[in-house]
Amino acid sequence: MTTAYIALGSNLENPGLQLQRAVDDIDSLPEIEVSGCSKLYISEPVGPEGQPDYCNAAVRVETTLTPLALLDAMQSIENDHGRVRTVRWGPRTLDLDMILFGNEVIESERLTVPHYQMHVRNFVLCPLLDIQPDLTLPSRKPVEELLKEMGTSGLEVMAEKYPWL
Ligand code: PH2
Ligand code: MG
Ligand code: MG
Repeated sequence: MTTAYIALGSNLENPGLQLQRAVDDIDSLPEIEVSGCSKLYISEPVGPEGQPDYCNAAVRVETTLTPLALLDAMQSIENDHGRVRTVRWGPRTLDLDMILFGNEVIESERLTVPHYQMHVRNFVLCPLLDIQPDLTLPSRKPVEELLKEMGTSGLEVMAEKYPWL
């Protein structure tokens, strides 16, 4: 069993509901159990201008899957949510990014873990710290330090707790 962290994002078609459904979808897979969930955030878009604000959150999962099997499972949930892959960093109904997988460092064609941009994305760091304030990277760097360096601009709490959990 491995503990992994998934960041959730959506800025199309009722983002709050997309994230709610995604948490349920992740938890309903037999090999994955959601063991923690962050607050729900509203955040300014990073990337192309003119796209709607994002809803962001994170979950901790316990899984028996390999990293690539977990990636496949997350991509299939993205596809079920009508995700269309067009513009890089452009608007999307659902994005599920694997941020950490145990203490593993993975650099393969399909997967880079820890997520290569987590240190510059407060909408990933802040939700992770809601779930686990003492979380560290495989390098042992505390996630809390990354957030201090990055700051919290553009990020607002939308709900203290997922109403459905
Ligand atoms: N995801 C992106 C691009 N830009 N901006 C915010 N605020 N939140 C996101 O989740 C996000 C983004 C690509 O994955
Ligand atoms: Mg992303
Ligand atoms: Mg993604």
